[in-house]
Amino acid sequence: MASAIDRSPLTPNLEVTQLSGSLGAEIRGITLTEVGPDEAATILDLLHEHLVIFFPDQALTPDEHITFGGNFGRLEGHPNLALDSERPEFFELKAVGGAGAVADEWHSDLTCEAEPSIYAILHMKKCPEFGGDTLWANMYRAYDSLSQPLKDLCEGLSALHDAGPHHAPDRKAIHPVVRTHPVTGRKSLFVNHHFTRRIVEMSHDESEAFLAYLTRHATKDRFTVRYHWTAGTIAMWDNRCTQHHVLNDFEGERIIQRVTVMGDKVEAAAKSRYAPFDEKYSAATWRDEPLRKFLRDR
Ligand SMILES: O=C(O)CCC(=O)C(=O)O
Repeated sequence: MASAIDRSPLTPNLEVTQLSGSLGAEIRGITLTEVGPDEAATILDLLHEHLVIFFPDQALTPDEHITFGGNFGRLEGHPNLALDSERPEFFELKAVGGAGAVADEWHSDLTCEAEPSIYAILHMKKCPEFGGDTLWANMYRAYDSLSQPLKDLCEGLSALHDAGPHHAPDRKAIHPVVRTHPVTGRKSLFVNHHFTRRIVEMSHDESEAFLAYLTRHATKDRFTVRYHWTAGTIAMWDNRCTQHHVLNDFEGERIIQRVTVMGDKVEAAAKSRYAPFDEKYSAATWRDEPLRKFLRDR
């Protein structure tokens, strides 16, 4: 249902249409090339309310896209995907029929980094002929819907994340399994299928089973929104309380451009209550070596 809101005298025609019961809103009545600090504050309010927001019918050049993103923080480059050396913070995901740069596993962006990305801002340049929708899931709801014993357990845990899927398994970071959002103060589940490798305080076997449960739970249909793109739409999401993935079902070429707003240290919802797992006399011990090495070296 669409609702007109008047949050800023500079954006009197803003129209917000909520897209699902869990998260997501489409926003019209604003031209993103004209956004300054006041409009950026309004956009952030909307983002923190809806977690992922879409602005259809925008046409930003790469430089305008970078300028828009710069309203929300420091932008980060990507060594493999940057379009040119003059704009290291701007990159493109291009795929034909599902082959190419396609992020088709559930993830929050760059959780393999000590300070993962907070916002991503994508500009759909070319839609495939069929398919290629993107899904997002609400990690506040994923946390809120756990039973109290599981909430208590998760809040005492941390997880190792790495960039193995990007051929860089040595890029690792440890983050709390439950984080507190620095703006809303709400707790969210912070493990994902793509980057999260193991629970630090559990044995390898326990971690495999528990992470499989948590990552499946986190992406239940009822926590999600599915977006069908049109060319020119800008999407912006908050990685601190969502996960996403693109549906790798498409036919034809799909081109999407992106800037990434970097973040800060992940704030734990509670103090860790357990020591890292340290079982030495088991045949499965070799599986603990990457974790042990990371804990030793950091
Ligand atoms: O292509 C998309 O729709 C999503 C891309 C993505 O997952 C990402 O940029 O992290």
